[in-house]
Amino acid sequence: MTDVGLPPGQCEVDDFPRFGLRQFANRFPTQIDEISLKIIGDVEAPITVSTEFGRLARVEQVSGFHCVTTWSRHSLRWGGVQFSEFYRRIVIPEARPAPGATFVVLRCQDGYAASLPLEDLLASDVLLADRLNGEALSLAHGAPLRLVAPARYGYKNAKHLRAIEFRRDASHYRSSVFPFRFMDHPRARVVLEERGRAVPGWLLRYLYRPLVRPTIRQFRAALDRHVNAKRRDFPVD
Ligand SMILES: Nc1nc2c(c(=O)[nH]1)N[C@H]1C(S)=C(S)[C@@H](COP(=O)(O)O)O[C@H]1N2
Ligand SMILES: [Mo]
Repeated sequence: MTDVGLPPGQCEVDDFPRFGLRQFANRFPTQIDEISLKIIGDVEAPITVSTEFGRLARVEQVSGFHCVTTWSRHSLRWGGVQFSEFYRRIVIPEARPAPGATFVVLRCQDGYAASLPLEDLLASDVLLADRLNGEALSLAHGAPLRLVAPARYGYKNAKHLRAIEFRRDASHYRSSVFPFRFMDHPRARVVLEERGRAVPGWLLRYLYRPLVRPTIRQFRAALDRHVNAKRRDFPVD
């Protein structure tokens, strides 16, 4: 994948900040060392996937990352398993989703959640990633496992995955994460500037852009506090 040319309305940043909705800045996962991923919803047999993940075919992918608030980061090297591989090798044979269970909710340890149609998750560039730039995924960027969907805005790239829910009926689903419904586009395709629903993408650029700096500062300070508090609990010397 090339990173030539930014998608519409995006600006390049040099680093890769920890980021999200501000109410999640101070929430952290409790289980970061081992993968424990539940498959739930309209499935015949709900399961928890842990060590089996290590037996799936692994891939590396270099891709850009595009936050809906207009910052983009190029050339991140992710390591993990294609979502389609995970779906075919584990979800179908072991959890046995109901026919038509094609609406998927990704649930996270910090209470965050994101949804996408199954078809979109089966695209070849969508990964369940446990590595970034040659290292285990950090606390900042989604340990122990996150979704990477580079063609979708950042808010679909759920971190600290806890459960994947397959549903037959999307009509009653209402995100509990976004304060306003317009903020959650069902597909969030970056090239089409699907930043939100009902509101034009170009308009949201101007609404969201002023949030970038204060949000990065808040997320960085919250992570520093969290790491320092843990050091006090478990002194190293
Ligand atoms: N669990 C969880 N996943 C999340 C978020 C979050 O707050 N919690 N924020 C989303 C948003 S809005 C963005 S832009 C990306 C940021 O990913 P990063 O922190 O690795 O840069 O994570 C997405 N996934
Ligand atoms: Mo974002």
